Order: sequence, then C-alpha cells, then structure tokens
Amino acid sequence: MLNRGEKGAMVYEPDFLRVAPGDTIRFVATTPGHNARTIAGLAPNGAVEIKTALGETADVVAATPGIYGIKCSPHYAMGMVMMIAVGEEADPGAVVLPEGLPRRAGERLEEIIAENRK
Ligand SMILES: [Cu+2]
Repeated sequence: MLNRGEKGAMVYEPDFLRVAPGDTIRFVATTPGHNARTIAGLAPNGAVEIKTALGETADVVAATPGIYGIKCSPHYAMGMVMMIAVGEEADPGAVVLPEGLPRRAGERLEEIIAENRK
C-alpha cells in the first residue's frame, strides 16, 4: 500500500494477485493511512469480507474461489483499488463491475481486468 507507485498516486503494488484458495495475503503498510476492504458487489458469493485496520500491515485469507475487488477506504475515490483472483479458474475478464463505482476506481479496475483477463 503506497502513496505513490509506478502507476501513479495511491496504489497497491502489485494491483493484481492470483493465489490459491486458503493462501495468506499480506497487505504491507509501506506508507501510512491505507487499508484493504472488499468492494461491495465484487466478491464471490459467500466470501468472508476482507477488512484490515487503517495504517497497519495485516494478513488476510481468501478461502472462497473467485474474483475479489479490494479498495482503500480513504482513497477509494482516488482509485486506490486492486484485484485478487483466488483459484486457477477465476477470470477477471468474466467480472461485471458493480454500478456506482467512483469513476477513477472503475477506470483502474477496467485496466486491471484488461491486463489480467484469461
Ligand atoms: Cu489508501
């Protein structure tokens, strides 16, 4: 979680991860003031919500296969989002983004989908 990265201000690096179900994912508070939360409507059915404390490094486990959209609560409107694909079958290209996303967040998610679709 960074104030500035290769793709601009307020970013996760990397902005896409593919993991196996049950893997531990560490969100590292490289710069302060960021967190990681599931974007409503952008997670597999039945998935446990991802929610880390502001400004703290935290480990989360994504057990349910599928695509998870992740946002930083304070910087969502600035487009601080990332995507996690859990399982080999999970295809970002099959995702339908929920309505009403902040414009910049929607743009970055579309970029992540375009770069990582199967
Ligand atoms: Cu942030």
